[in-house]
Amino acid sequence: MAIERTLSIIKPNAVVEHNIGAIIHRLEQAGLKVVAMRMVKLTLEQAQGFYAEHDGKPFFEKLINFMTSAPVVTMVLEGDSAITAYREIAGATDPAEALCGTLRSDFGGDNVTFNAVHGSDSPESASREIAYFFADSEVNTY
Ligand code: RTP
Ligand code: MG
Repeated sequence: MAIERTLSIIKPNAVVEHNIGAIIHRLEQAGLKVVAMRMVKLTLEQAQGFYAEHDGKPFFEKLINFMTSAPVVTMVLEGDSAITAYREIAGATDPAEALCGTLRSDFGGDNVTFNAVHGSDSPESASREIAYFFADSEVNTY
Protein backbone atom coordinates (compact mmCIF):
# COMPACT_ATOMS: atom_id res chain seq x y z
CA MET A 1 0.00 0.00 0.00
CA ALA A 2 1.16 3.50 -0.82
CA ILE A 3 1.19 6.40 1.61
CA GLU A 4 -1.23 9.04 0.31
CA ARG A 5 -2.61 12.38 1.43
CA THR A 6 -6.25 13.39 1.23
CA LEU A 7 -8.17 16.59 1.94
CA SER A 8 -10.85 16.26 4.59
CA ILE A 9 -13.50 18.82 5.50
CA ILE A 10 -15.67 18.56 8.59
CA LYS A 11 -18.79 20.28 7.25
CA PRO A 12 -20.92 22.94 9.00
CA ASN A 13 -23.57 20.60 10.43
CA ALA A 14 -20.95 18.47 12.20
CA VAL A 15 -19.16 21.57 13.54
CA VAL A 16 -22.39 23.14 14.83
CA GLU A 17 -23.39 19.84 16.47
CA HIS A 18 -20.04 19.65 18.33
CA ASN A 19 -18.83 16.55 16.52
CA ILE A 20 -15.37 17.80 15.47
CA GLY A 21 -13.61 15.80 18.17
CA ALA A 22 -15.58 12.62 17.60
CA ILE A 23 -14.84 12.69 13.88
CA ILE A 24 -11.12 13.37 14.27
CA HIS A 25 -10.93 10.64 16.92
CA ARG A 26 -12.33 8.08 14.49
CA LEU A 27 -10.00 9.17 11.70
CA GLU A 28 -6.96 8.91 13.98
CA GLN A 29 -8.11 5.55 15.33
CA ALA A 30 -8.30 4.32 11.73
CA GLY A 31 -4.63 5.18 11.23
CA LEU A 32 -5.03 8.46 9.36
CA LYS A 33 -2.56 11.08 10.60
CA VAL A 34 -3.55 14.77 10.75
CA VAL A 35 -0.66 16.60 9.05
CA ALA A 36 -2.42 19.99 8.56
CA MET A 37 -5.56 21.52 10.06
CA ARG A 38 -7.45 24.85 9.99
CA MET A 39 -10.94 26.06 10.87
CA VAL A 40 -12.35 28.49 8.30
CA LYS A 41 -15.66 30.17 7.55
CA LEU A 42 -15.73 29.74 3.78
CA THR A 43 -16.63 32.72 1.63
CA LEU A 44 -19.09 32.24 -1.22
CA GLU A 45 -16.18 32.42 -3.67
CA GLN A 46 -14.12 29.85 -1.75
CA ALA A 47 -17.03 27.38 -1.60
CA GLN A 48 -17.92 27.86 -5.27
CA GLY A 49 -14.29 27.39 -6.31
CA PHE A 50 -13.87 24.29 -4.19
CA TYR A 51 -16.99 22.64 -5.62
CA ALA A 52 -16.57 24.04 -9.17
CA GLU A 53 -17.05 20.54 -10.66
CA HIS A 54 -20.68 20.70 -9.47
CA ASP A 55 -21.42 24.21 -10.79
CA GLY A 56 -24.68 24.12 -12.77
CA LYS A 57 -26.05 20.99 -11.08
CA PRO A 58 -29.49 21.27 -9.43
CA PHE A 59 -28.06 20.90 -5.91
CA PHE A 60 -25.21 23.43 -6.33
CA GLU A 61 -26.85 26.47 -4.72
CA LYS A 62 -28.07 24.47 -1.74
CA LEU A 63 -24.61 22.94 -1.33
CA ILE A 64 -22.91 26.35 -1.42
CA ASN A 65 -25.44 27.86 1.02
CA PHE A 66 -24.78 24.97 3.39
CA MET A 67 -20.99 25.08 3.10
CA THR A 68 -20.95 28.81 3.91
CA SER A 69 -23.52 28.62 6.75
CA ALA A 70 -20.98 28.05 9.57
CA PRO A 71 -17.26 27.32 9.92
CA VAL A 72 -15.72 24.12 8.58
CA VAL A 73 -12.55 22.29 9.66
CA THR A 74 -10.13 21.60 6.83
CA MET A 75 -7.47 18.91 7.28
CA VAL A 76 -4.83 17.07 5.35
CA LEU A 77 -4.73 13.42 6.39
CA GLU A 78 -1.90 11.04 5.58
CA GLY A 79 -1.80 7.26 5.64
CA ASP A 80 -1.86 3.99 3.69
CA SER A 81 -4.25 4.43 0.73
CA ALA A 82 -5.60 7.48 2.57
CA ILE A 83 -7.97 8.54 -0.23
CA THR A 84 -9.96 5.30 -0.41
CA ALA A 85 -9.52 4.55 3.30
CA TYR A 86 -11.08 7.90 4.18
CA ARG A 87 -14.01 7.47 1.80
CA GLU A 88 -14.76 4.08 3.35
CA ILE A 89 -14.78 5.60 6.83
CA ALA A 90 -16.95 8.49 5.55
CA GLY A 91 -19.55 6.25 3.91
CA ALA A 92 -21.95 6.86 1.04
CA THR A 93 -22.72 10.44 0.00
CA ASP A 94 -26.31 10.20 1.27
CA PRO A 95 -26.30 9.58 5.05
CA ALA A 96 -29.49 7.53 4.64
CA GLU A 97 -27.56 5.08 2.45
CA ALA A 98 -24.30 5.08 4.42
CA LEU A 99 -23.40 1.91 6.34
CA CYS A 100 -23.83 1.95 10.12
CA GLY A 101 -20.65 3.07 11.82
CA THR A 102 -19.56 5.38 9.01
CA LEU A 103 -19.14 9.09 9.68
CA ARG A 104 -22.00 10.08 7.40
CA SER A 105 -24.36 7.54 8.94
CA ASP A 106 -23.53 8.64 12.47
CA PHE A 107 -23.02 12.40 12.03
CA GLY A 108 -24.94 13.23 8.84
CA GLY A 109 -28.28 14.98 8.81
CA ASP A 110 -31.60 14.02 7.29
CA ASN A 111 -30.68 15.19 3.78
CA VAL A 112 -27.89 14.34 1.33
CA THR A 113 -26.57 17.92 1.52
CA PHE A 114 -25.89 17.74 5.26
CA ASN A 115 -23.52 14.79 5.14
CA ALA A 116 -20.98 15.86 7.78
CA VAL A 117 -17.71 15.37 5.89
CA HIS A 118 -15.95 15.75 2.57
CA GLY A 119 -13.06 13.65 1.30
CA SER A 120 -11.06 13.82 -1.93
CA ASP A 121 -12.17 11.25 -4.51
CA SER A 122 -8.89 10.66 -6.44
CA PRO A 123 -5.18 11.48 -6.28
CA GLU A 124 -5.77 14.33 -8.76
CA SER A 125 -8.60 15.78 -6.63
CA ALA A 126 -6.50 15.39 -3.49
CA SER A 127 -3.61 17.38 -4.99
CA ARG A 128 -5.92 20.17 -6.15
CA GLU A 129 -7.93 20.28 -2.93
CA ILE A 130 -4.92 20.20 -0.59
CA ALA A 131 -3.33 23.08 -2.54
CA TYR A 132 -6.69 24.94 -2.42
CA PHE A 133 -6.45 25.25 1.37
CA PHE A 134 -2.82 24.71 2.38
CA ALA A 135 0.63 25.90 1.33
CA ASP A 136 3.27 23.16 1.14
CA SER A 137 4.92 24.69 4.22
CA GLU A 138 1.73 24.17 6.25
CA VAL A 139 1.66 20.40 5.68
CA ASN A 140 3.72 18.78 8.41
CA THR A 141 5.86 15.68 8.69
CA TYR A 142 6.06 13.80 11.99
P1 RTP B 1 -17.90 15.33 -1.15
O1 RTP B 1 -17.35 15.82 -2.48
O2 RTP B 1 -18.52 16.44 -0.34
O3 RTP B 1 -16.88 14.53 -0.37
O4 RTP B 1 -19.08 14.29 -1.42
P2 RTP B 1 -19.15 13.11 -2.47
O5 RTP B 1 -17.87 13.04 -3.27
O6 RTP B 1 -19.57 11.88 -1.76
O7 RTP B 1 -20.34 13.59 -3.38
P3 RTP B 1 -20.33 14.60 -4.64
O8 RTP B 1 -21.04 13.93 -5.74
O9 RTP B 1 -18.94 15.12 -4.89
O10 RTP B 1 -21.26 15.78 -4.12
C1 RTP B 1 -20.73 16.85 -3.37
C2 RTP B 1 -21.67 17.22 -2.26
O11 RTP B 1 -22.86 17.77 -2.81
C3 RTP B 1 -23.98 17.40 -2.03
N1 RTP B 1 -24.91 16.67 -2.89
N2 RTP B 1 -26.19 16.93 -2.93
N3 RTP B 1 -28.54 15.19 -5.08
C4 RTP B 1 -28.16 16.06 -4.18
O12 RTP B 1 -28.92 16.83 -3.63
C5 RTP B 1 -26.72 16.09 -3.84
N4 RTP B 1 -25.79 15.33 -4.37
C6 RTP B 1 -24.64 15.70 -3.78
C7 RTP B 1 -23.46 16.55 -0.88
O13 RTP B 1 -23.21 17.42 0.24
C8 RTP B 1 -22.17 16.02 -1.43
O14 RTP B 1 -21.26 15.68 -0.39
MG1 MG C 1 -17.02 14.74 -4.21
